[in-house]
Amino acid sequence: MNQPATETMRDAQGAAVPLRHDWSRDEIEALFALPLNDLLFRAQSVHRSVFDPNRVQLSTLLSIKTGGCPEDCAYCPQSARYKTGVEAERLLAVDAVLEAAARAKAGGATRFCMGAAWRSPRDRDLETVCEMIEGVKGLGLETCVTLGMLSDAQTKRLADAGLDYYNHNIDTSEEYYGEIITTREYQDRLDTLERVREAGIHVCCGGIVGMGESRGDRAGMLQTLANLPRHPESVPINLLVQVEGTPLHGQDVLDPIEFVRSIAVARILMPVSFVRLSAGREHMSDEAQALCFHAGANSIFCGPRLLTTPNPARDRDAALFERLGIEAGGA
Ligand code: SAM
Ligand code: DTB
Ligand code: SF4
Repeated sequence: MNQPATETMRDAQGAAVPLRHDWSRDEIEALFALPLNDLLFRAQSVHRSVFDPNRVQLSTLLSIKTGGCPEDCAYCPQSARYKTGVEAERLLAVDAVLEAAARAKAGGATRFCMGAAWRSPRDRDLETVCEMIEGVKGLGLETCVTLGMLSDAQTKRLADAGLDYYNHNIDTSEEYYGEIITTREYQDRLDTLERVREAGIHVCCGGIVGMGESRGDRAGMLQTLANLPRHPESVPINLLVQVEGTPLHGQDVLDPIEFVRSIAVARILMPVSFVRLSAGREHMSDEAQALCFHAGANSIFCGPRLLTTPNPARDRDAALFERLGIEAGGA
């Protein structure tokens, strides 16, 4: 899918918003280095030229297959290699998933995201996941799944089931990647993303910050995302959730202002994407989250659990939205 290096998209007022795919590392690092007020002003200006600045989209996550994963992702409590207390479970039954999806919808979510601790799905399991996708769509929710690497045939099967979004994160910069995962290559991830794009499924792709990477690595991760042939429709920015037993437990916690900068830069580079303030909200102050929304984050995970770790309860988020005058909903 070749696209010109510079395309434009019309904003609500009909003005052209440039979508660039040729960002240099220096340009991105220069954005990171701006005085915070200048960076936030640029991000908020881009944000409100495309989106209603007071609306935030809600997705809910469910782990449909927990733990026992053969991969060695250093952040992940579900890797079988680390003693984290997460027990390996079987793939959930379709009925149980549909009950959770109905609860998510009642809680205000518009998208239901199902995650599996697999390197890649087995074809038999994929059939069950397709039943889940069809059932969740039947409830009137958008669907997203994250199942690891996909073959061409598996990607096509998911597209045929009507899947709306596939989540597959690049996690960090290409340079830092080898410090975090050794059991699959950066290029494997890019290949899966290209398959998903070619199959006509919306792409959800972002990464994690706070893993001991440098600012240059954060810039590099966002550069890879922004310079994809098309920007991912959803860009989850996760703050590392430190889980005891994983190699990354005990990392220095990232300065919240640096997290806000990462969100702002993502917003400037990818003006029409939903930027999701993803994992890490449980221990984030309301004020830091408010700055993230000001920086252009316009999506969160709602509900008390991410995949295996806690997330703010619905009433805490409702109180936060009330304080900030934010409404839940799509663009
Ligand atoms: N196993 C599949 C895969 O890795 O592609 C799908 C599920 S995996 C848990 C989905 C994503 O969750 C990872 O790519 C990573 O970005 C994020 N994630 C996992 N553990 C995390 C943690 N402790 N903190 C923040 N994000 C995390
Ligand atoms: C994403 O970028 N973040 C979500 C979702 N995509 C699958 C996962 C966060 C997981 C946090 C750790 C856990 O709860 O296990
Ligand atoms: Fe497995 Fe995904 Fe966790 Fe990596 S992030 S260990 S692939 S569940």
